[in-house]
Amino acid sequence: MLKEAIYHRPKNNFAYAYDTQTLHIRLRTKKDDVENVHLIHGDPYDWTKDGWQTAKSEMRLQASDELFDYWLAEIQPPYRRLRYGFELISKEETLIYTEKGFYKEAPFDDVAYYFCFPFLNPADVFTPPAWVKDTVWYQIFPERFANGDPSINPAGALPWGSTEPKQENFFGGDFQGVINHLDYLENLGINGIYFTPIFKAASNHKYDTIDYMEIDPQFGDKAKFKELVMKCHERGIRVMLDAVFNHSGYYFPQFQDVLENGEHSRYRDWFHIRELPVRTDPRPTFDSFGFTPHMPKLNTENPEVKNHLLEVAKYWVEEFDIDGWRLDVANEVDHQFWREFRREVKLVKPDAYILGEIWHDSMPWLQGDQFDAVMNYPFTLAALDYLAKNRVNAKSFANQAGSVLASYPENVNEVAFNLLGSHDTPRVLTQCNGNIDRAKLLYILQFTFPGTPCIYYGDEIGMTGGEDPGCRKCMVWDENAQNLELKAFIKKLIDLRTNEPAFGSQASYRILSADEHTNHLVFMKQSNEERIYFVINPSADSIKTSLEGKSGLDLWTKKEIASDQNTLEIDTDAYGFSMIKVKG
Ligand code: ARE
Repeated sequence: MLKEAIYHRPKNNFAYAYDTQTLHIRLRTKKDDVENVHLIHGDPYDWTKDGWQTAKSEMRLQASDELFDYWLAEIQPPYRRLRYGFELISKEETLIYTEKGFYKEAPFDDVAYYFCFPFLNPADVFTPPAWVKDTVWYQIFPERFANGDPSINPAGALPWGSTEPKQENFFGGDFQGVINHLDYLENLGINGIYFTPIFKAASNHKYDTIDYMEIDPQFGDKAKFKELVMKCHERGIRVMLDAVFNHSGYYFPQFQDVLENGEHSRYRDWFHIRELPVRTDPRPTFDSFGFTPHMPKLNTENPEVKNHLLEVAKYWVEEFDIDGWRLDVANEVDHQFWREFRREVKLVKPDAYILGEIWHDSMPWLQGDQFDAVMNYPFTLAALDYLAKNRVNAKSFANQAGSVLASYPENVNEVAFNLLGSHDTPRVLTQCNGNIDRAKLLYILQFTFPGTPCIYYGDEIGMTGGEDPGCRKCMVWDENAQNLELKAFIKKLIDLRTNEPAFGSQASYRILSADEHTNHLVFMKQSNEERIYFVINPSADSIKTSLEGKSGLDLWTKKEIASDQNTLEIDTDAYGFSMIKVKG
């Protein structure tokens, strides 16, 4: 047994409260090195070798990545406190692993040797908003979704879809345009909309805020926004806005004052001025987003700035009943600000969803005191590398997926925001070089991965587009130019996710096989007694898969499959998929 690979350290993703009664305990071992793991556990104050409180529980192999296996035990200690260790069994040996090291025999005589989860306090339980688990998101870049009121077009707005999008052009998308297409969205089956910024700003993307308390006039006014939110809610569609609190825009009045008055400005400490006088070239003499001069970084540790932004955060929830905030460049804002942000927003709306935009490992923000979830770009990258760019094989995807899932508590994984693309990335069909079959397999991966899927506007009808700004074309509303077959495919996925519990975010997820040669992937989702086996076959040859079960239903074709053995033989077409529901 490779002891160097064996690792456990409470809390974070290795020991955490799943709910007010249940602890999850995880252990890492070298991949394929250990056959069984048992959790040895007992009450810290009633720890005896033969005491009723000291017991063994089987741990299940929950995920694997390139190097490691991750074992999980779910346990409900009677007195919500636990001392524990691990019994590891391999072909060659059995070892006991405790906080003090490895032993041949368990050092039962002293509880101090064991790991400790001192007490499961309900206040420490991370409970993301329950509604998120059943949400299918749709991301709208308001300037490019639909122009419903040309009378409020920004100056120089171009005819809809008349030319390629550029950094600086406008086409007049607005709230009325969204309202006019709520039937389309409801019919598709989505029940959550994520809007990129809508507050007053100079650019077409609005990430350069001028006034956080005003709607940008090209989109409409507050009354129109209130109407939009109300009409979304009437249809059971939640609304999430984009909070750009890491930086303001260049024309933010407080920044303009600094430009004008320099060190004498009363707003000097609203920003991170590196050098005076303030200059924007050759590089900004102040901290900004990247090196972008028109996005000066806000000093969120300054109480005045914090109060201003927290008022903004509360205002749009209190006055417009929005359901969530997506937090722009969330990883560059200080943690204390986000702790206060969460407290203030949840005071106003306890089940508001707080989603951080972080593209990398995000455990420090997901302790339950800051974000509910992050945009799951690590999943995006792994899925696109496997099925769009054909850069890695099924085994590599399985390892990446295992690593993502093992990185976070299950409560976090269940509300992950799973996307295949956004306004910052090339569109999924472009990433697939126009191959619709590959795009469809990607959507199955997205809709079945733990967490909730988000469709980027227009991807459902096969729009293409490269890097920003190419991915921000005007939505195509002419049905003759829409890929209605792909739209029907995605609608069917949404229907399955809505109506099949084993499809959803709370069903367990386990990759069963990932073949390096045929490149196919087999994974299973289970909810109570229902299991759904998924076969993803991106290869040019059909493949046969044997699944455990006596009878099954292909959820896609509605074909029944039976066997007089306990094995179902499944044929999956080239570039195809199977999804077989097996009962019992
Ligand atoms: C655009 C072009 C730039 C150009 C700039 C010139 O994309 O190439 O230099 O204009 O002005 C917003 C606009 C963008 C604009 C940008 C800067 O939407 O169109 O850029 O402002 O003016 C990193 C950050 C992540 C950030 C991305 C863009 O971590 O937070 O970069 N995403 C948010 C929003 C953006 C927004 C901003 C931030 C600024 O979603 O839309 O841009 O408010 C790797 C790294 C990531 C990196 C990612 C993308 O994966 O791991 O950290 O994200 O690449 O670069």
